[in-house]
This record gives sequence, structure tokens and C-alpha cells, in this order.
Amino acid sequence: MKRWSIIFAVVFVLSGAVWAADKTFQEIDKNKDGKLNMEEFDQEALRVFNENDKNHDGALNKSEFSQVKGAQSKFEDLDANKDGKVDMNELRDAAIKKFNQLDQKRNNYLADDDLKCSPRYKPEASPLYGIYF
Ligand SMILES: [Ca+2]
Ligand SMILES: [Ca+2]
Ligand SMILES: [Ca+2]
Repeated sequence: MKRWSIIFAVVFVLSGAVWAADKTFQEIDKNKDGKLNMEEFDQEALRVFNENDKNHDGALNKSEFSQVKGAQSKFEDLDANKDGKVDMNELRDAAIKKFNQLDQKRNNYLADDDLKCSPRYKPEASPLYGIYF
């Protein structure tokens, strides 16, 4: 009995994770073609930016940036002009750079296989988890 409940729990967790990842990809994939183009990628970067700009000053300070889920880049690396804040342009430049880095086939879109190439890709999370920053 105990063994079965463990198996059920594992199956439940696995199917939930797949569903969650899929849903997020679909949400970002606005035109529903199964790929992320630069515009869709950029829109998601903006959404993450706005969500984390808690004091609405148009930039992320270090404490706001520390709340960005899955962020792995250093704040200092994103703050190109070294004014102690990451503004929208700095963030978008970083997102474009990241897009080009992930788009290894140079076809101007990211499909699931491009995202899986990222060492930061985590199948249990959003496909974009931690790869923007
Ligand atoms: Ca798309
Ligand atoms: Ca702010
Ligand atoms: Ca800056």
C-alpha cells in the first residue's frame, strides 16, 4: 500500500511538472507556432522586468534583482554602464544577446530543442527559467 502511494506521488509530480513547463512555454508563445521568436522572448523579458521593478523607477536595483526567480547572471555584468541599476535597455540587450546565443541554428527562433541546449534549462520549470539573466 505504501509503495503504491509513493508511485502515485511520483507520477503526480512528474505529470504536474511537464504540464507546468508546457503551459509556460505556450503562454510565452503568443502566436502559438511552437517557437519563440525575438519579439516573444523580448516581451517575456519585459514582463519579468516589470514584475520585479517593485518601486516602479524603471530600473532594477540590487535588491530588486536579487528577487528575480532563477537569475544566475551577476548584477554587475548586466549593469553595463555601472550606475548601480539595471535599466530596461540593459536588460533587453542582455536578452537579445541570450537569444542569439541560444539560437545556434541561426533561424531566428527558439524551439524546444534550442532551449534544452542551455545548461540552465530546467525541464521542471518554465523553459525560460533562469536563462534571461
Ligand atoms: Ca511563437
Ligand atoms: Ca526599481
Ligand atoms: Ca545600469
